[in-house]
Amino acid sequence: MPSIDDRHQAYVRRLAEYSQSHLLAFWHELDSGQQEQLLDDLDQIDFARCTSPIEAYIRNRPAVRIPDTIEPPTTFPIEPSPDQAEQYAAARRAGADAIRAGRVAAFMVAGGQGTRLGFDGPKGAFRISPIRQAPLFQLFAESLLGVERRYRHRPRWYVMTSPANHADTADFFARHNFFGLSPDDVLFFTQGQMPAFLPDGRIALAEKHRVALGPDGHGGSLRALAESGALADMRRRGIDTISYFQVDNPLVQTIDPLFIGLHLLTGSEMSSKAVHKAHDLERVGVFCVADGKLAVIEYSDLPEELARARNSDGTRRFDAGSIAVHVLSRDFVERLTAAGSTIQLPWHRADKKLPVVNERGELITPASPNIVKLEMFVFDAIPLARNPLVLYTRRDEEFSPVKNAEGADSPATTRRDLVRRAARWLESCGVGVARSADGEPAQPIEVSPAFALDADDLREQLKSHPLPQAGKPMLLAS
Ligand code: UD2
Repeated sequence: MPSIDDRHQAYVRRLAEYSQSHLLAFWHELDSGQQEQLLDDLDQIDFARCTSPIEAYIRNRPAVRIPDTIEPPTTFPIEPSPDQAEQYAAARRAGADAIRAGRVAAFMVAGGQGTRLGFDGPKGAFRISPIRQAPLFQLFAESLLGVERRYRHRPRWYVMTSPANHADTADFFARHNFFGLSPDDVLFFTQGQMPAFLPDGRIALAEKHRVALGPDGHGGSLRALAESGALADMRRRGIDTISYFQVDNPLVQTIDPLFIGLHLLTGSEMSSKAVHKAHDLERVGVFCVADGKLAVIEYSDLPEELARARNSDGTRRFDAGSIAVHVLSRDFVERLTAAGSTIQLPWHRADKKLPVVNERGELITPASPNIVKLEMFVFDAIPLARNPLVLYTRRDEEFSPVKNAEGADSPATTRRDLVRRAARWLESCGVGVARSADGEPAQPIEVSPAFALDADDLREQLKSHPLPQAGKPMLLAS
């Protein structure tokens, strides 16, 4: 291990090379612990990787490029047409076979900072279920136990964290005995970091001894899969299909046989689920065919006239909203991240407010955006994939993310949607659910994903379990 002095000297040269020498401006004011911390922060930065984005995205503000041609995509509907019925049935069988054969892994991105929710801790530790108050992580773990019950194979789970929440995440799993999984079933790894930049391209200091660093976006997950050894781990285990979801959506089907089967049978390298948009300006990316390639345009980049555009029959023209659920082929991720690959997902610029240290060493709390963050988005890999596909799914079955503390996409709406879904499943099984005058279930209801993954699964389970009583809190858990 080189000494602090050697590391310092190496950075004096390296930072000069990249015009970032100001990061060491307060070196002599720092105690040795702080000096070490600063060097550790600098070790997190890939300076060579920052050079071209500084020019292209920081010093120059890139215009949002609207494609020359932009069309709605071809999609797979929720219910197959008569012509597609056999294809869907075959896909369900192929997906189930792949799950049983151990070819499919779950991959959760949980590296985000969750600032909007205002929760102090990894977002997955947030308690969300209506009766047990089970945290998000637990519901995903139970979903994998449900998959095991159904397909007699427990899928491996890759969990991407960020340096800021990694230790807390791993610790939370350990304290909860991995929610019934075994530590060997879960592989945690951290995503890459990007520094925050001042508008002139210099990297910002959050304190005299701390670089302002943040996660590099969920698009960084592909590189992190490669660099962490997760891809190699998959290859060793015969896993060739990656089922990707976000930590914020407890309704997700972590591993869906139909979706996986369509992906496999069509030779797709990256597949995505969509919901019909709730309204024109819903804050989800939309699928489109941009300059001939399937792509997602993030809501903030979609011109309002396109968001509001209508077909001749009055339906919304760009209606396929991304719920950030994908299936990726391992081969595809290997191709994108291979040593020497020149493929780079584009960066997205976000102007934010962050207290930073100025040249005089004063901490300045800004009144307006003062720094720029750069993130990559995983859906920017879709145009690079062969045969990418989009499958519509039911929002009320699969999508209700926890994003904000209150209002839309908040714990209250997610809990409501979990209860509504459970009530619907029970009623479809012939179990009475008391409802209030407004039609909402009159009692809390919770179905653990380990107990049932969907309505059909619940019907099977209820053949061998006692029926819950209407009017009381209804908890179905194994
Ligand atoms: C995302 C999508 C949006 C829609 C919506 C559905 C983007 C840019 N937008 O919106 O189109 O599909 O989700 O819910 O993705 N994460 C990391 N590392 C990072 C950044 C994020 O792991 O560096 C994770 C984060 O933990 C969360 C997820 O990615 O699970 C979504 O991130 P977000 O909350 O920034 O995205 P959001 O809600 O704006």
